[in-house]
Amino acid sequence: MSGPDGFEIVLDLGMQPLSDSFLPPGHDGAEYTYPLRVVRHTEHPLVRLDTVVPREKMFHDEYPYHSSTSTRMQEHFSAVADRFLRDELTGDDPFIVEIGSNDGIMLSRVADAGRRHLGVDPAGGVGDIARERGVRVRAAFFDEQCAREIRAEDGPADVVYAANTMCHIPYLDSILRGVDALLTRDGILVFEDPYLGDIVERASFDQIYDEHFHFFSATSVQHIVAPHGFELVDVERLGVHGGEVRYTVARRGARPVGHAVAELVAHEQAMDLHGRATLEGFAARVRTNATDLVRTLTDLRAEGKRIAGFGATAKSATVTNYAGIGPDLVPVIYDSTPAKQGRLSPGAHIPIAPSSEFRAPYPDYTLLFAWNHAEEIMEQEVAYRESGGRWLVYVPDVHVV
Ligand code: DWN
Ligand code: SAH
Repeated sequence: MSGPDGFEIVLDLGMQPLSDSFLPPGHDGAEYTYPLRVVRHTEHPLVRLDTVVPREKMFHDEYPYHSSTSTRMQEHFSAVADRFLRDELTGDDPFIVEIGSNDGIMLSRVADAGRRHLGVDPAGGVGDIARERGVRVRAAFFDEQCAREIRAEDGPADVVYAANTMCHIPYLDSILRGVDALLTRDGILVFEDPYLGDIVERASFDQIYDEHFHFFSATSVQHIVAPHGFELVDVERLGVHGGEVRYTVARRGARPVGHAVAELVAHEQAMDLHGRATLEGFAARVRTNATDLVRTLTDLRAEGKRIAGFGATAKSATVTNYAGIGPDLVPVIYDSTPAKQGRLSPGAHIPIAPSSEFRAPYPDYTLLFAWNHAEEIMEQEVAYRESGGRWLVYVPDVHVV
C-alpha cells in the first residue's frame, strides 16, 4: 500500500475521531474524523502517521489533558527539573524553555527555584493553571517564528525541553530551525516521547492516535536532527507512559556522545525496528489484540458480568473506535479529570464519570485504558481488588490482573 512520498502504509486503523475531543452529553451530530494510518519510509528510518490533522483542531483552549492528574508523573517531572537545575541551569542567569508545558508540571519546580524560564503551549486552559502555579507561559505553538521572537525578547536558552510534545509536531524542520536560533552554543535540546521499540515490542497500538504523529527511535532522531547541524548525544530509556526514550541533542561537536546512543542504535538494528517485516508483524499482533479484546468483553457480558473502563485516555479513542467497543460492552469510563467528566468519549460515545464514583457496588471487570498508570491506579483503588474486582489489560496482550 502506498502512502505519502517515499512512505508505505504498514497499519491502517481506519477513520478515527480526534482523541481528546470529548463530546457534550446527548451529542449525536457529526464528528471530525481522519484516516489513522501508520507509514514507514522505504529508505530512511522514519515511522509516522500519513495524515496531518490541523494543529488548532487538537490543541486549543479546551484541551482536556491535565498532566498533573498523575502523582507519579509529578514526581517524574520534579526529578527532571531538579536535574536541569543541578546540571544545566548553573551559569549566570540561565534560561530554560519548555515546549508543551501544559499545566506547569515541570516548570513549576523551576519557577519555585527562581530560575528564568518560559513555557510555550497553545492550550490556554492548562496554561492558566500553570500561571497560577507561578510559571511564565506564552500561549502559542512553538515553531521557528515563535523561537525567534523568544530569542529577541529573552535572549538565548541553555535548555529547550519537551515531554510528550515533540512527537506531536509534524513540522519538525521548523522546530529545529527555531531551536537552532534559540539555543546557546553549548545548549541542549532534551525531549522524551513514547519509544517505537517499546510500542512494537508491547504491541501498544493505542499509542497511535492523531496527536502522536512521529514514532521516534534513536536511529530516527539521529536522522532528523543531523541536517540542522545537531547530533544525538545521549539517550535514556524511561518507564513512564508505557516505555519512552529521553533524547539529548546538542550542536555537532559541542558535547561528547555517550555510549548509550550506539547501544540503542545497535538494539534497533538487531530488531530491524524500521523494517517492513517487523512493522507488519506488529500490525498483525495489533489486529489479534483488538479481536481478542472484543471477544473477551463480549464473553464477559454474555456471562452477565458488569464491566467498566478506567482512564478516559487519548489512547482509548484508538482502542474503542478501532476494535468497535461502545457503551454496549463498556457502559462507563471513570476518570479524575473534571474537563472529561459528564461528557462522552470521542467516536464510541461512552459516558465518562468521575473516578470518585468508582466504588461499591464495583464492576466485576474494569478495562484499564490508563494501563501506563497501572501501579498508581491499582494502589489507589486497592479496595476494588480486595472486594473481588478484576482489572482487564490489553497490553502486551489481553489478560486479567
Ligand atoms: O502524549 C500525551 C500524553 C502525555 O497525555 C497527550 N497526547 C495526551 C495524553 O494522553 P493520554 O490521555 O493517553 O494520557 P494518560 O496520562 O495515560 O491519561 C490518563 C487518564 O487517566 C487521564 O484522563 C487522567 C486519568 N487518571 C485517573 O482518572 N486517575 C489518571 C490517573 C493517574 C488516576 O489516578
Ligand atoms: N509536557 C506535558 C504535556 C504533554 S501533552 C506532559 O508530558 O505531560 C502535549 C502538549 O503539547 C499539550 O499541552 C499541547 O497543547 C502542546 N503542544 C502541541 N503542539 C505544540 C507546539 N507546537 N508548541 C507548544 N506546545 C504544543
